[in-house]
Amino acid sequence: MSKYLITGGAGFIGSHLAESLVGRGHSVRILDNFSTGRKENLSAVSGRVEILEGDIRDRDAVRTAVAGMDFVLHQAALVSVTQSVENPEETLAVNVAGTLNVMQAAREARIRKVVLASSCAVYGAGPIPAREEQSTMPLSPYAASKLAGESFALSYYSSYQLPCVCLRYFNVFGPRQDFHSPYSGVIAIFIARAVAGKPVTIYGDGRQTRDFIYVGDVVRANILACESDRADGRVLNIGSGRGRSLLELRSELEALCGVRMKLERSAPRTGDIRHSRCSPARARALLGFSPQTDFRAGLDATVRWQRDGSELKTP
Ligand code: UD2
Repeated sequence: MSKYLITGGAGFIGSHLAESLVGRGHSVRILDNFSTGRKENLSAVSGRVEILEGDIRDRDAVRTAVAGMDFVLHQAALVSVTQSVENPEETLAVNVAGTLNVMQAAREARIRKVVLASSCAVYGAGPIPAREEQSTMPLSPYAASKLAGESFALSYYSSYQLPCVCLRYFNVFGPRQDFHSPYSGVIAIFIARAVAGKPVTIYGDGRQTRDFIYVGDVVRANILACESDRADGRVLNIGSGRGRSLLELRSELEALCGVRMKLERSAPRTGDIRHSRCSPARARALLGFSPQTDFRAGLDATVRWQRDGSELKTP
């Protein structure tokens, strides 16, 4: 049994990590400022995790949270690209300075390893499939902040031998993903509209593609990154390796929900990337990681959660 700190543990991905680790008998502490995280996300582990309300910009709060832990899964971040364009300073403070606080506290507390949530945003409009060794091309303050966070983490590995792994998440989806904001993930939004019998808006022609990965697989990647030392000091893509268009997504959802989904077209979003897909080879080679949840099973679990809050356990 190990002790895990999850920053952003009340959020979409963090709460799934908490549930999985508690289920495996580990001890879990959460640091969250509840700006987007929600107590309800933790109802399944209520009373079985320690919750500290605090901000990663607050050095003392981070130090207190990290003390006595074995592993840190650093998920807390501002995740909106648009918000980062509107307010780059805040993105810098949370995603970069906050990450530095986590690394410094982890170094002082002699943590065994920090696993950092990074993003496919660092590739910008680079070639696909995206490979970790290719040049990065941050096109937004958000992307720049994730790349800077990675660089600080890797610098702590080389300067202070603090083990770390940076996971570049592609488009993560699943239960508990917020579906209320226009900048929520496209799957969460499309399901909400389908369930409500409302039309969906497609920005552009709908043929843009994304590499969607189910949240349960992202959880497995984090756990593997802690359990093996083969990826220490590395960045890894965490995606399915398959691109799916929005039109394909719509057809899958129509079949799953038994509805016709009306489309409304809108101009492409500024800065939207046309195609995004990863090469999953490095994560497979170093961690033996490949996604196990079939796309449709993941969609089904997400639809069920939005419909009635009951989560289907996927493999
Ligand atoms: C994802 C991440 C973002 C950042 C970025 C890096 C999510 C939710 N966001 O943004 O944090 O890492 O990748 O490149 O994973 N769309 C519609 N209709 C809608 C909503 C979206 O057509 O109602 C389109 C949107 O214009 C885009 C695609 O769907 O072409 C995916 O949008 P998204 O917001 O789910 O994710 P993305 O890839 O822009």
